[in-house]
Amino acid sequence: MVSTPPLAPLPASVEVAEGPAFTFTAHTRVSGDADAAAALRGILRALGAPGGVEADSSAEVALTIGGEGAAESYRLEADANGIRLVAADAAGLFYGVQTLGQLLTPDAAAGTWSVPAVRIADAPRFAYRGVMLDVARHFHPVETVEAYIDRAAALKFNHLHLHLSDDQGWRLQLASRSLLTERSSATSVGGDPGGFFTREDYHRIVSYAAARHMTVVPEIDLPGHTHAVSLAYPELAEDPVLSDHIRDITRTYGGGLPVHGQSYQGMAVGFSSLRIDSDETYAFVGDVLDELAEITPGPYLHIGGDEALGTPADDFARFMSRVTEMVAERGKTPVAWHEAGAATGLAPGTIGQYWGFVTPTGGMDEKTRRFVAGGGQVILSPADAVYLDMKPTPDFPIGLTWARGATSVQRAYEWEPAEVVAGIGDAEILGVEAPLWTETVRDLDDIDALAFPRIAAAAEAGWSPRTGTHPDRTWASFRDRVDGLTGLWTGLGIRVSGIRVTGIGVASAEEGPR
Ligand code: TNX
Repeated sequence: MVSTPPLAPLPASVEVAEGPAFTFTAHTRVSGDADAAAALRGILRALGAPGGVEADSSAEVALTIGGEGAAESYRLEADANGIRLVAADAAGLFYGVQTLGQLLTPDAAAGTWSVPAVRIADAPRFAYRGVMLDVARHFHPVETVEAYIDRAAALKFNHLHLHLSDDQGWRLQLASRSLLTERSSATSVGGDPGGFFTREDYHRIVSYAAARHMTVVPEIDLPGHTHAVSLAYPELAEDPVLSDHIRDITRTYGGGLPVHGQSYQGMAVGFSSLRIDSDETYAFVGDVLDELAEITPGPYLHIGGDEALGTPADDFARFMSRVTEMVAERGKTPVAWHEAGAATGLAPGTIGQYWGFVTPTGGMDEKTRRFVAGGGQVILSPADAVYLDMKPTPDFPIGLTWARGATSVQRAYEWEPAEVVAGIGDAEILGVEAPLWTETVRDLDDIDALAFPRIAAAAEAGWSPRTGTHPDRTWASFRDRVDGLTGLWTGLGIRVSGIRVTGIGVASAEEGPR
């Protein structure tokens, strides 16, 4: 039997033929859609593979939009004579090209690259497949964000959620509130350098993402996670609430206790709050949302709502209801972390993002169901499976462990979206998102080391058929496929962590980051 080629996320259907492969030579001609051809040439170049000569027709590799089939779907057929890729739309064609990239196999002895004879029919399970990057705890410049977009788009993710503000910094320049970045962006966790995106930087990121079929979802976290606001607008922020938990975290991780109006470089959460009863607060939020809506072409604005432990429950509910309405008034769909489900009166259609465990605790499932009752859908980010900032092994040099200890690649893989929150099945699930919080993450190498290969497990949860409905939608198959992809990723300059996937699922991080 011919085994499934190393593809992730797993396509809906892959038939491997017994016939000979298609071999790329320096003369291999590509015809069809110009953007897709450019994307394929980019992959060939990055791998050092030959071929990609422009051709009008009668090319060996034909990339076309057929206009039929589900959104983002494609069909790919390869045999010794050529490769035909037909997609429903431009995104589907882009994803077919990514699949083609994963199928390219080097023959070192012959110095050639080939694609095995296959027939693939593929379409996503969920419309929303996201990655989140926290640029607030550690600032990450445009180049790093672009590199992460490349990695995510190659795995068929179509949304980039940017966590743009938190206690440690405000990372987006706004014309109407320029003090935010002037006064609140200089530092990161641990006293590391800060930074911010200018409006032009943000525009660059949005365009770079769009060219790779990714939509940017900006998040301004409210009403907690707002200590940085107190440096620019002290009158809008309450004094930090110093609970025992905050004191504990400070003792363990350092960084000092938060002080109103001074930069915070620690890792504690849940001590800050905007002043909920002040008109000035809503004037501020209105300005921020006006500008965010203006510079963001995508449909979603994320307003946070997590861990507002410094905000009384009634105030929190009132604030979230009012601010989701403010987002809706600006023509955008609000997204909020699941805690916002505690509020009655959220704007209809508000999307909830669940970050509890694969088995919900403490009523998080109940709060999540409220979004559906209000006409919205749910994005699933179960922390003990898809939080890429969790250590993959207990001794990994960076990463956190609060989500049930280290998250092995196997645990990142073995969960089923439709079985997380009772009553929330495929129809209620907008999609899956893998967040990467950056308290311990300083640069692209750190990002790669934590993200790879677990990001591929999240991609599979969002894209591939439901577990139990496809013989290859198993940990054993995923482990083999990801093993087969490690060479490709390394060849593209991605620092795949020291975790060896084969055999045991987790192993030591011999080659972990510093
Ligand atoms: C929880 S999950 C947070 C973040 C932290 C993260 C670290 C969520 C919505 N909030 O503030 O950065 O844990 O893993």
